[in-house]
Formats: sequence, C-alpha cells, structure tokens
Amino acid sequence: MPDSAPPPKKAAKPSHAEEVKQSSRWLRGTLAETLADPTTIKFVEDDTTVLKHHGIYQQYDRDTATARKKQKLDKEWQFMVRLRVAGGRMTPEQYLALDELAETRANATLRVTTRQTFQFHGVVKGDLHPLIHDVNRTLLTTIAACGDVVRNVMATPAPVKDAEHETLARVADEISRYFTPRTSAYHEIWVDGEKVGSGDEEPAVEPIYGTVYLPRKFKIAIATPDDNSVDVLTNDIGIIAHFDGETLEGYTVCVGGGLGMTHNKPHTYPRLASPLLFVEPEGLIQACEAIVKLQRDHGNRSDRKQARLKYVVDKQGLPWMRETVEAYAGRAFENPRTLPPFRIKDHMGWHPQGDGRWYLGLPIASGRIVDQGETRLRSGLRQVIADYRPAIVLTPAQDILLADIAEADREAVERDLRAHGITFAEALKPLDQWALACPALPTCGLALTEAERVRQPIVDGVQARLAAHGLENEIISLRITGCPNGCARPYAGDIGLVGRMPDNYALYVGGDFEGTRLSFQLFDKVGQDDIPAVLDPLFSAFAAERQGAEGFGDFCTRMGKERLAGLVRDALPTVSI
Ligand code: SRM
Ligand code: SF4
Repeated sequence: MPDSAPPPKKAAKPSHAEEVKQSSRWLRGTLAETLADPTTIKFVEDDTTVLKHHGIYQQYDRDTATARKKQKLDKEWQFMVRLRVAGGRMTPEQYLALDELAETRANATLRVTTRQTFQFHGVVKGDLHPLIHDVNRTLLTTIAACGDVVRNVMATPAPVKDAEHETLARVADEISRYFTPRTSAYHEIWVDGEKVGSGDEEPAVEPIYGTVYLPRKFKIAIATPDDNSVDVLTNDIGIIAHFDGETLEGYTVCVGGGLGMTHNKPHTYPRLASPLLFVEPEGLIQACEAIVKLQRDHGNRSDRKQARLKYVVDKQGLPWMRETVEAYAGRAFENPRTLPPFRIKDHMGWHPQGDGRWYLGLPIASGRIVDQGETRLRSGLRQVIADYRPAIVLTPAQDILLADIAEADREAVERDLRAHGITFAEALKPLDQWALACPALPTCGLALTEAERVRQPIVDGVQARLAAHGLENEIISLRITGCPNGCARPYAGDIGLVGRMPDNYALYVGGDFEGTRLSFQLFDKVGQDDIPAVLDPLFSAFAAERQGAEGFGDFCTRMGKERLAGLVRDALPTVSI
C-alpha cells in the first residue's frame, strides 16, 4: 500500500449504500411501485442503488442537460441496461432477440462492453419492464450485471473446440451461476410479477452474500497464459488455468486486481492481482467462495472509494489473505505456480475452430453496433446471423466473434458483411484494431471528457505519428476513458488516455500489451488536440532506440518517466503539459 494511504477512519459508519441495500428487502426497494407509477420518469435516489443489482443504471442525456436546465426543463432521464453473459457467449437466436429489443426499446444500438457483454442505452422508464422481461424470455438475464455482487465472469473468448477453451468457457459459466444472487425479487419484478416471498425472509435467502451483499463490485476472470485477452490481473479474482496438453492440472488464483482511482487522491490506485494459491480443478469454486466471503466480511463498508478487495489485500498482506481464505474454505491450498509470460491472441479475421468449422472476428469501434451512414454494421450482423446462424462470442476488446461457420459459407458470410460496408480487421492498422474507448459522454454520469466519440480522431492522429516513424504496423494498445475509473482498462495497456477535465487527458505509458504491468502517468493534462504531437517524440525515440522486439510500453518503462518527459518538453517547449 502506498505511504500516502490515510490512517483508517475511526467511526466506521456504514455508507448510505449499505443502509439502502440492508433495507431493500433483498433488492426490492420500491422498484415495483415506481415502475407502476405513470407520473414519474425516474426512480428515487435510493432505488438507483437497488436498480444496479438488476443490471440497470439511471442516467440522463448529458448533451441536452445544460440547455434544458436553462429552459427550466428536467433532464432527459433514461437508463442503461447491462446483461450478464458469462464468457460473452450467446446463441444466434438470443442475439437476434437483443437486436430487435435495441430497435424497439432502446436507442437502436447494442454496445459490446470491455467485460464481454451487451449494454442497451437510452431506454426510457416505460420500456424497462418490457425490455428486461423479453431479455429473460431469451434465457438471458440482467441480474447482477452491475451492483455490489460478483459481476459478469470473463473468459478467453476464442470458441476453439479443444479441452482448454471449452473448459474456460464452462468454468466461467459455472462461476457466474454459482454467484448469481438468489433473491426472488428479480423474477418477481421483471419476469412474472408474482410475489414469491414477502421480502422479509431470513438471511438464508443469500447464503453467500448475506443481507447487505458485498461492500463493492466484484470481478472474476479466467484465462490461460497463452491468451490473456481478458486482462486477468485487473480482476478482484484472476484465475489462470494450467494445462498439461489436454489435461487441466488446476488453477493459480490471483487476488486484488482493480483499476478504479480518483485524480489527486493517492490512496486510490490501480492494482494488478497477486498470486495467492494453487487449487485443483474441483476446488476452484470453493476457493473463490472463500475469497468472496472474506471480502464480504473484511471489505470497507464505510468508504466506497476504499471498498474493493485490492485495499484489503494491501492492508492485510498476502500471508494474512492466504490464512484467512484457508480458514473460510476449511482447508489448505498449495502455493501459487510460477506464471509463464502471458500472451494475447489476435481473434480478428478467420480462424479454424478445430472441428472443421471457422470463426470470424469482426472489429467493432468502441463496441458500438450501429448503422451509421454507409456502414450498416447492425443490419449486416443481423442479416448474417439470421441467415447463417453463427454462435456469438463477445470479446474483452469490445469486438464480436461469429462462430461455427461452415467452410462452404465463409465466402457468402464475408460477401454479405462487406455489402453492408462493414470493415474487416485486415483493413485496419493494429493501433485502430486494438484501441478501446469507454462510452463516456453523453450517457455516463461520471465522464469528465469524451471517449467513445473521440476515439477515431485520436486514433487517426496517433496513427499518423506512428507512420511518420515507420511504426504504422506496430502492435500497440491505446485505451481511452472519460474519467479515472478505468472502464477501458487504460492503466493496463501501452498507452492510456484518462479524462481529466473537458478536452484534457492524463497520459499514461509503460504498461505492457500482455497485461502484466501497470502504466505510469507521464503527464497530468494533455489537450486532446496535442495528444499526437506529445506522443511523437516518444515514437521517434522508440523507433531509434528500441531493443530487439521490445514493445512500446516496455520501451517506455526502460526509459523511465524523467527521460520521456524530457524528450517531450524539449520537442514541444511551448505546449502546456
Ligand atoms: Fe465501468 C462505473 C461502463 C468496465 C471500473 N462503468 C461505470 C458506469 C456504470 C458509470 C456509473 O457508475 O455511473 C459506466 C456506464 C457508462 C455507460 O454509459 O454505459 C461504466 N465499465 C463500463 C463499460 C460499459 C465500459 C466499456 O467501454 O465497455 C464496461 C462494462 C463492463 C461490464 O460489462 O460489466 C466497464 N469498469 C469497467 C472496467 C474494466 C473491467 O472490469 O475489465 C473497470 C476497471 C476494473 C475495475 O473494476 O477496477 C471499471 N466502472 C469502473 C469504476 C471504478 C471502480 C473502482 O473500483 O473504483 C466505476 C465507478 C464506480 O464503481 O464507482 C465504473
Ligand atoms: Fe464513465 Fe469513467 Fe467508466 Fe468512462 S471510465 S464509462 S467515463 S465511469
């Protein structure tokens, strides 16, 4: 834990969110009453905490808010609805149903998230019930997609038909199901409207979570060292599977990853998960349950900015974590295995699945599936998915994989997608293909700057500077977020741009492409228009001084902050940074 961490507060009064959860009668609040009330278009403040556990965020259109305020009009209240889709897997029928709902109940877009699920945006209150009801009819759900619970469980996306990939997908699904809240409130409110219980039942309703659920969101991902597409170490629990050929030997379980921080609050910080234990395949859920229960009982419930598992790990230390996890599990575990170097596989384009069929990875800028001008991405995907029925996998890089495609259909699939103006990865430079951006404005209430809407101009500007140094084909991850919460994992890639104040970003460099090292802040405020120019001297030095196949992030770490900052200041004496 950094030295700057403040001493623990004395009077640890539970935060208001804790009181709301406690009195919510197992996540009921007054949601049903507000849904039935035609005179209001939004929920009361306390219910917005409850709503998150149902996969819903109350938002407003930030583009129109100021003008409406001047006219003394209320904000345009709307909702974001997020699904829980373990490992990002769904059937073509489920996809088509979601596509239809995006049209009829949301803003005609589907958005692939950085945790392999879909979000609907722009849902008005009157459409919430029909939308979520129909999501459930497809056998998908939104429960616990947000809120203080175990969220969507991620897994390496490739739908390859071998023991390794099938195990990862299956285990992600098992973990997701195991940690789904048991309250009947969700079903009662969104699915059949029938009261299953009074809501006053004993704590046995939630044997893992108890009456107040977890102190904070809790994230789990599973990967192999061969493919860390999920950025496994940024999760509260990062599970690394060890295979010997086709045989699963067990898992190294890492704890305490998380990226959220607040500018100028050094006691909040990003952290990568630390290896804690090794467990045989059958013991994985037991180990995860012990860690979740530890966080339930030891996580900070008075200060939500200090409430993630990473702060427990730093406060108590790994030996205490191991001992306490073993006490919760009632058994000992082995020491974690030494982790081999991580790699990240490129899932874009055509890949054999190992069963005679193929999967096709399509890049989706910021994960936004939308028809825009000549590029009719949503229509093209809908047509191809309806005609060829591929299985769907959403990736942690906000992209989509169309799986189970027969050899004979490959040409036609490609032709139909191209007929809709859809871009294939081969047409993109690596920077564009790998760039991530969070939604930010106009939907995210926490955004300080744009992200998704400025992704392309930023990528194009940076790309031009790379090309000027002969680096246009360099594999570099660029991640843009509208605030320091880190939703597009900006501290885990080569270059992170983190919203600081309107039109200004903190610049992070020095993480690695494989997700094993955090980046450091090079500059606190860089104007959006200055980003390419500020990166230019770094690219120039990288082209001239890189060692062997060193990646850009590795190079930046070797150079160090002072040297890099000096290069930029010398090159741009008049630019304010
Ligand atoms: Fe996130 C809050 C979007 C992945 C850290 N995140 C939000 C909210 C809900 C804003 C809010 O609280 O009002 C954003 C909704 C914006 C919108 O309009 O849709 C939001 N987060 C997203 C998504 C959609 C970004 C994307 O580009 O896809 C991702 C949805 C993931 C999912 O499907 O579950 C998303 N968020 C992440 C990640 C990356 C990850 O998990 O791999 C992180 C960093 C890892 C971590 O959790 O530390 C992340 N989001 C946060 C935080 C900071 C948490 C913290 O510990 O401080 C917040 C704010 C909060 O929780 O208070 C946040
Ligand atoms: Fe919103 Fe910040 Fe997350 Fe972007 S990083 S979606 S601005 S909370």
